[in-house]
Amino acid sequence: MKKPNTEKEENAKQEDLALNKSQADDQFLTTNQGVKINDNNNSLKAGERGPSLLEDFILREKITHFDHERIPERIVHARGSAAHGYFELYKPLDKYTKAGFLNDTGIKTPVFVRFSTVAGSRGSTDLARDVRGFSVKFYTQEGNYDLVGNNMPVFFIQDAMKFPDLIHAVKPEPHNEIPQAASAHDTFWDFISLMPESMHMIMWVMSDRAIPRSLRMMEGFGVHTFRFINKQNESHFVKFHWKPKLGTHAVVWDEAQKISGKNSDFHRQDLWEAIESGNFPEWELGVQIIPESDEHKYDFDLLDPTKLVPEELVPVTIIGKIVLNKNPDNFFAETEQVAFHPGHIVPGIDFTNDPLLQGRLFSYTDTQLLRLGSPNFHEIPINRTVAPMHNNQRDGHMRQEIATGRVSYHPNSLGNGCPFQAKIDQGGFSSFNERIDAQKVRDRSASFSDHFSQATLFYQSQTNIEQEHIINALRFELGKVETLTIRERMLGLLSKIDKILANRVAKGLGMSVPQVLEKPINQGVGADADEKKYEPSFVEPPIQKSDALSMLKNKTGIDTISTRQIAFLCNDGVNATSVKNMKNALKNAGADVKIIAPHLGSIVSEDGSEIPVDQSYLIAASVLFDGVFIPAGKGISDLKNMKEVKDFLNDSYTHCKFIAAEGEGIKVLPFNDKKENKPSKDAGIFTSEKAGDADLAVSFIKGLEKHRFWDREAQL
Ligand code: HDE
Repeated sequence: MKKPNTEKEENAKQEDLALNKSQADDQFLTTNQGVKINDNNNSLKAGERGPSLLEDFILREKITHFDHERIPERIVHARGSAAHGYFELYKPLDKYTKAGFLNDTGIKTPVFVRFSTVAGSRGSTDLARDVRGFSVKFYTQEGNYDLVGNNMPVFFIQDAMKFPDLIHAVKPEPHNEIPQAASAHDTFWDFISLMPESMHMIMWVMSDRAIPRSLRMMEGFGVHTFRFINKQNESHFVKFHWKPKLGTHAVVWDEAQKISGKNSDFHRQDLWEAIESGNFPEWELGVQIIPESDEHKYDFDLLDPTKLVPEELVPVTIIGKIVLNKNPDNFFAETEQVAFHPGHIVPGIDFTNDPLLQGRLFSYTDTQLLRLGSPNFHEIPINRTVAPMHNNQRDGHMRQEIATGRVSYHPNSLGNGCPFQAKIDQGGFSSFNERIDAQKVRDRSASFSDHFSQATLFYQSQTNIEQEHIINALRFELGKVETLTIRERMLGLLSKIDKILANRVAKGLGMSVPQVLEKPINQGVGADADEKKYEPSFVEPPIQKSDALSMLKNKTGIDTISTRQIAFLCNDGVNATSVKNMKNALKNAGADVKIIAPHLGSIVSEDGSEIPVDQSYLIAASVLFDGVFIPAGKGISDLKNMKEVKDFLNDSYTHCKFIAAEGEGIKVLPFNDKKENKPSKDAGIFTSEKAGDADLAVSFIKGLEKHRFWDREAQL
């Protein structure tokens, strides 16, 4: 049967990658030159106990290749995880853009998506408090389009000139290379406390957005304002949003730190396993579209990457979705060698003059040249386009293409003028003809000077719980700062965002907010700059709150427990019906259940049936799960005295997780024990005396949908 077109396009990248895939089933081991190897265990020697011989080309080749296996890791976003999938458009956007993949709903465009942390090295923990990269490479029929975004909609700085400073400040300190993948140190906060423009981003990074529960449960943003260009060459400004189908969820900070110890690959593994088990993560692509005529309508500058456009002012229109349905075959070949670039655009999309974006347009090619070692990095299978690619660029290290013929210049007559230029209506790219009439200045626009009002908007839009987490994050981070004046400067800046916030943070640090800061220090200016012009201003925002900025007010994904991990704390002598009924109910709701027991293998239930064990108490930890159930059964009571079980339940309790117990399992709960002064049972703990109670499962699932029982936090 002939495949429908959509499948052809969707598979285009996989078919392209297949050209380079190899497998060694039923094959001899050979050298790189194809010579079969007879002994892969012993080097060539002069006598059994003699010296190795230089002539051993097999040993030399093997060791040399090994010696050269590493390439420089990315200077930022070194730690990443990626997957393949496709993008599907819901409705044509021809009114705004001529980009083919945003016009044809019949096409499934292949994508490769890489998520990352920013500050840590390749081997660092997934659960660092950090921004997450969210890079999408669309292999469109008109060339590759990369949307290289983050999980937060704004950035620390306004001008590319400050990027190396920002990154030097956040990376481990240069004298002792401490700390790894952490912003809680003096150099970061020293820099931040002198750069008021970073305040809005600081609110995001101190919020729980910086510690996602899963890469599958975070939003993505293009950050900069881009342009859509339609066939009539009209421009609209556009902001890109990715909205996860599973909702936006986080872990708590204590949990993040413990996960880093228990499983530093927590996010990577979660993404991998979800895809392997057929639970393909999905995000919807949304756009905020602003007509060219509204460029100056707002009290912030659309070109300023420290500002977002509140959804209340310009709603997000959902236009399509990505589905990630295939893990890479080889981490290095795909996830490590993929080269994203915000300058990889296609006709119908264009840049704006955002000075951060403009700097990025230089940086990404430059960094690939170092990292991948050659201007031919576009030929690496994961990077090459599925659209036809022909030009007169030639040679360079590791060139793969064998360009035939004698012509490598344009214009030419010997090659019949080929490859020839494309007219605009043939798909040729033309930059938007924005009018620019300006003086050359090294300066910044006064319209970039309001550094506080959106930071305040973000903070005010959070629920009490979320605000509390921001306060605690700041107490933690600044608490690790040793230099008192840095802490003081930060408190001064925080007081410009919200006085109560600053006072609460100060209290935790045993300090008071300095009174002098009518004009916050701003060292993000030139030496001869007009100080008045650069004085941070505060513009009253048109809205006081934006629900879209709060994860807890966000309603997407709150009605699903799909792929949530639930631990069953078990023992020999467990009640099999209790286990079976709860497991079935949770599985039917899409969750995943793991049986935890004192030993691996299997446990014997009350009725003599055997239940296979997934993890022992030595391996399992509450922080790796979303909820916990203790089934009924005579043997369950023994769990009460196990330290691992106590630790498990205490963590589940303090991290506000939903807990359920049946029959004898209820006695294992370390609550309601007046003698030991243990906390009392709350509405996040569900119990039933009956083994296999269907109603208990229903309430447990309803609880899990809320992700956490936050009301408990006030009692802790
Ligand atoms: Fe990047 N950034 N960046 N960045 N960035 C890199 O490119 C840079 C910025 C982002 O999964 C590097 O290939 C400069 C904003 C992601 O491979 C490098 C500036 C945003 C990734 C680089 C910024 C990002 C990178 C390092 C300020 C959100 C990972 C390796 C002018 C919109 C891509 C590489 C991947 C990677 C430079 C600011 C997102 C050095 C100079 C703002 C998601 O080129």
